Amino acid sequence: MTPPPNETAGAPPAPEPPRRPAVVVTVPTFNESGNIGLLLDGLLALGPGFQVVVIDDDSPDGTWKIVADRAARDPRVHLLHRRADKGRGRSGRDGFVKALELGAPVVIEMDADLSHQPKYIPDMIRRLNGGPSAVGLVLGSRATQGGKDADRGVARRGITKLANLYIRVVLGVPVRDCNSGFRAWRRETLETIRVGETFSAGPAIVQELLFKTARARIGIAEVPIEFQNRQHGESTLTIGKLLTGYVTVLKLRWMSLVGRI
Ligand SMILES: Nc1nc2c(ncn2[C@@H]2O[C@H](COP(=O)(O)OP(=O)(O)OP(=O)(O)O)[C@@H](O)[C@H]2O)c(=O)[nH]1
Ligand SMILES: [Mg+2]
Repeated sequence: MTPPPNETAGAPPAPEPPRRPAVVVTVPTFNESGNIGLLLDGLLALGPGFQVVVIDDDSPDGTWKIVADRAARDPRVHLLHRRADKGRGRSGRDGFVKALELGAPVVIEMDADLSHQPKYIPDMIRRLNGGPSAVGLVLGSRATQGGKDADRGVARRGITKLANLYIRVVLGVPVRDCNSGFRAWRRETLETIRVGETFSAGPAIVQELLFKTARARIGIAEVPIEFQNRQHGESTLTIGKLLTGYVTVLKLRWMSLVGRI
């Protein structure tokens, strides 16, 4: 029997084109092959309206291959495989731009290392849309009441706490967990702060976007999360990145003083 048009005998059916997403989750990755499959499972199980954009900087461990394979089978998974202009900040920016192109009214950014658990996302979205008042940004927070950061060593937690204090003092942002990379954004917030023009190449993008949101007088809320230490792979945080982050914070303050933000 001749197969009907657009169908080849034995070939799997082509995936349905995705509908406009209700939520897009963006995940920058570098050498996360031990984590990304589990994370994708957890995110896609949140509901049919969820789509995921993974932004991988050509990881030597082949993270991008795992994602490319999933994307070929599941139209809710998107891969940005970057080979130039690398960095956590550049990848974060490209992920946000892609999420806006996909038409998402809500965008979540999170780490791939399972420190940020998908189970908190519904709470974060509820808080974005309601609670005492709707806001433009919700942080998954270790430092607000009910939040926890008990899984990591004392030294690592100490660094996070000191950095947090420094950022709060220098930038004067009204939040408790300035370093949280687990965040829910309203589309309008990302448009208002012109996320496509973000300048931080590295992890300081987290502080840059927080500061720009606070400066734009957009409401920010925190939802408690329990932060888990990574089980697979290695942290990409280095002393060099930490120091660059401190300098970027000073640069942000200076830019706001001279009216450039
Ligand atoms: N695309 C891309 N992603 C990156 C890069 N550096 C880090 N990431 C990802 O950014 C997220 C955060 O990086 P981590 O290495 O976990 O750093 P951290 O969470 O600040 O530090 P730990 O608490 O020690 O884990 C993870 O999903 C990384 O895979 C990069 O250069 N490019
Ligand atoms: Mg991490």
